[in-house]
Amino acid sequence: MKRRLFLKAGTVGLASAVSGMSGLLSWSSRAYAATINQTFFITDGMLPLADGSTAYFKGFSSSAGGLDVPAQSLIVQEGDTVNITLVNTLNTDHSFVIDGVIDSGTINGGDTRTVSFTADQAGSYLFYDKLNAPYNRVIGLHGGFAIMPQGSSDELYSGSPTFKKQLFWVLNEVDPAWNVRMQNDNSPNTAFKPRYFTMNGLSARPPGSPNYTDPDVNAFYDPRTKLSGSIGDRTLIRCLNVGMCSHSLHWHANHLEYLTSNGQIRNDIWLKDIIGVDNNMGQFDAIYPFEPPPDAYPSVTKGKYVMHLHDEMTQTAGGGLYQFGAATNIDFK
Ligand SMILES: [Cu+2]
Repeated sequence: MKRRLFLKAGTVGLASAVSGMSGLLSWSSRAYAATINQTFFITDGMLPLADGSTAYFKGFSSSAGGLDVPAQSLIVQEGDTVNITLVNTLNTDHSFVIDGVIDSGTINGGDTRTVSFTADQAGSYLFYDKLNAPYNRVIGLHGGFAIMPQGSSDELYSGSPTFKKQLFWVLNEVDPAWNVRMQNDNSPNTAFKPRYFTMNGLSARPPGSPNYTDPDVNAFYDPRTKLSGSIGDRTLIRCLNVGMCSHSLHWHANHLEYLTSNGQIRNDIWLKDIIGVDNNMGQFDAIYPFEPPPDAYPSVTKGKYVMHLHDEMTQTAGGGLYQFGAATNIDFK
């Protein structure tokens, strides 16, 4: 972009692509279409699980030496040109796919490919590796992608209810037996038996557990995941379920505005405190309004609440460790 145009657009022009690692995302709209360049390195390695064991994963990572599961999320605007370069550092074949938007085709081990597309339709999307389905996806090759409406900083789609902040919640499960097979370049040969349940790659940990307040290990404190705001800090949750299991999410303190289901805008905006999400890439968008909790007496504007999944296995790790599962904080500040 020429400097003159940049100044006209103001400092918001800096936010051409916002990484999901920055926690609660705010977005500044632009009056012009931009070109967004992103490189993902397809890497592998071991990552810790909630009970201290480790498992093998692959990821679309931000550096050749790193391993990001999920990948850093990416937000662009309608009309933007998106160039994504995939560097496959592994010796196995992989791909980069956003259903209905882009399919890289097979990227052979050791190869690099750049895919380009125009961001068309505002909404939330999953990018993932479609090869060897569902194994490459479930083993970590996935991430969140969002297209904002043109010229809008606070809508999911043009005319939607507005929000102040937005988050991706990428849900997944881990069956270590599958990860071991993938580590040895074999496809899994056993039925999926989920033993760990993650939000943006992390599980929750209860008070008193090791590293309880560490945002790098505890989904309760991960700024990419936890709901944190003051009254009125309406927060859009873009929920993408990478995993093999359907889930039921339950928020305390507020009901949410349930805007989309599996990519479709809902005809009526229901207020829900429980929202189901389908397995194998189900998704929804909903706004947590950060209103004073209506049932509290005397009324309150501050406090800590919880979001947990209501399918009970998800609240465990390693086959029974309770409260080391998929949950996060709701923090009214
Ligand atoms: Cu509940």
